Amino acid sequence: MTRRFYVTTPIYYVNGAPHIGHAYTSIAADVMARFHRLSGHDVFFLTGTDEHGQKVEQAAQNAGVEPKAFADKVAADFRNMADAMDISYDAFIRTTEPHHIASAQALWKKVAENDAIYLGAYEGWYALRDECFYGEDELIAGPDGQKLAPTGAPVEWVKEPSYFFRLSAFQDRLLELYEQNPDFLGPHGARNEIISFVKQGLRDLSISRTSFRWGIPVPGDEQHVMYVWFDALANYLSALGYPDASSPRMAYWPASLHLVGKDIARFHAVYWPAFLMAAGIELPRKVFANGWWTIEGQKMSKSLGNVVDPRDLVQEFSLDTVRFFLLREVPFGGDSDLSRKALMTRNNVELANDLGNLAQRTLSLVARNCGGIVPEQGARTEEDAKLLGQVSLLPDLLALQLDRCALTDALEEVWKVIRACNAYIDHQAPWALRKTDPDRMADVLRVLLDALRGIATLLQPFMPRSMAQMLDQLGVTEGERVFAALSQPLPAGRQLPAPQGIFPRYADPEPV
Ligand code: ME8
Repeated sequence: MTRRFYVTTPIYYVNGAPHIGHAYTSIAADVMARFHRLSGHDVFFLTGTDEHGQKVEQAAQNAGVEPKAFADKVAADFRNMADAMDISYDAFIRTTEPHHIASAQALWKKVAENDAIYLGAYEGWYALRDECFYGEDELIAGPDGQKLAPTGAPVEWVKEPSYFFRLSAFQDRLLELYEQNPDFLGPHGARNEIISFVKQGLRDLSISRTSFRWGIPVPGDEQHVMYVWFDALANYLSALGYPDASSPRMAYWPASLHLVGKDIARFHAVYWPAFLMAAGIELPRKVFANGWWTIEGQKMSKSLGNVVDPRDLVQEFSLDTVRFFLLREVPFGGDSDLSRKALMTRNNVELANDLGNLAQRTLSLVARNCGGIVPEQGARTEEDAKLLGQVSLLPDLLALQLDRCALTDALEEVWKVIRACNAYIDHQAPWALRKTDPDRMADVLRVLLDALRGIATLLQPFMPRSMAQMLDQLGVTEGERVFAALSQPLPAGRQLPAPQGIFPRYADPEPV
């Protein structure tokens, strides 16, 4: 049976415009989805927007419009951003869609039927910015001695009737989950943090509010709207058609991978599995938290005016330069800084020089000395076989790295081979062989074409546009771009188009 792969991004709040942080998690998820599709797997890739809650209600009020009209506008903008980043989602869910609302209510009912929800009164600290309740012991002191959430967000004392989820009853089962499935949650730091949070003891969770209206009504008690995280997490099931077991998409459950930012690891690795356990639903296989981007050394914030719209960045640099930079700059899971200088350097060194030059040199030698025709595969020397051997290991190596969400390590595997190709071309010097041994020159060029084909095929998930251009130039047809096609040699005799540079080179930025 074809392997199924279901990958999700967080659904983003529509209280503000999309920025590079949102694009980052979506690009990482896109790489996973594309990689699995090219591996021949049956992929479902979900993204979307989180549209309820007090934060969105307030943003709409500030803008002087109804929450739904406000959400419509911002959700469209998020979708536009995803399209501009070439995010190949199969579905874009909005939590204001009627089918999501019905589905979240069905999940609530299931959890309630299993006696995991009770009515009580909530009194405690709530941070609106985080849409999160905190215990007294978690609070920190602000600069003027005021109480703040551990994230620095202001907190307010909230007192109202509320439905509670019996989170405390799931503590042992959650710890067992982390212990028995060491791969359930990554990276390592996030895993340790969550385990110690759960070990400290879990309090029951308030999962409804009565003090505002912009949310999904609690089934059977319309005075209450659902806590936005119960509503939001349900999206991963509602998008598949839950609770309709006959919906064809339900076959994708359980999710293979929820990609999230480290800020929301707790919601995905504690609350979500507990809700699912309570509902008797199978748990997702993996939650992985990406690290945090700062901009030129500073936290991104509206007040600093340094919020980067990824669409502006790809106007200035190419889309694939941006995608590559984000995934290459820092081991996936770690924090990093986005600076124009670092972005240009990565582009110039690794894309324009290492890969772009290699392709350009090879293809222009084929154009000039072989009439632009793909030569026959010739007898192979030890060096030829060694290089091609390295290329042929890449699909399995990348699959292993991507299974661990090691997107940066996956790129490094490819770059090792690109560097080996550059050493090979310098050492073989096919330009010099033209006069002394033209047959060997053709063999060397063929080895390089084969190596480039492997490299470009495997890099498609990371840089879909530029790798499509490279594969066009290598004479690889659309049908030959899946990973399985790499086991068949390209037929000799194909006429290649005139070579063209693929990666731009950016002038070094002016020192400030
Ligand atoms: O939390 N660096 O939505 P959100 C890296 N609606 N990633 C970043 C980032 C940064 N500087 N800023 C944002 C929510 N992100 C909820 C999710 S899911 C059921 C509900 C990314 O709009 C990162 O993935 O605040 C983070 O988790 C997400 O955007 C938060 O998006």
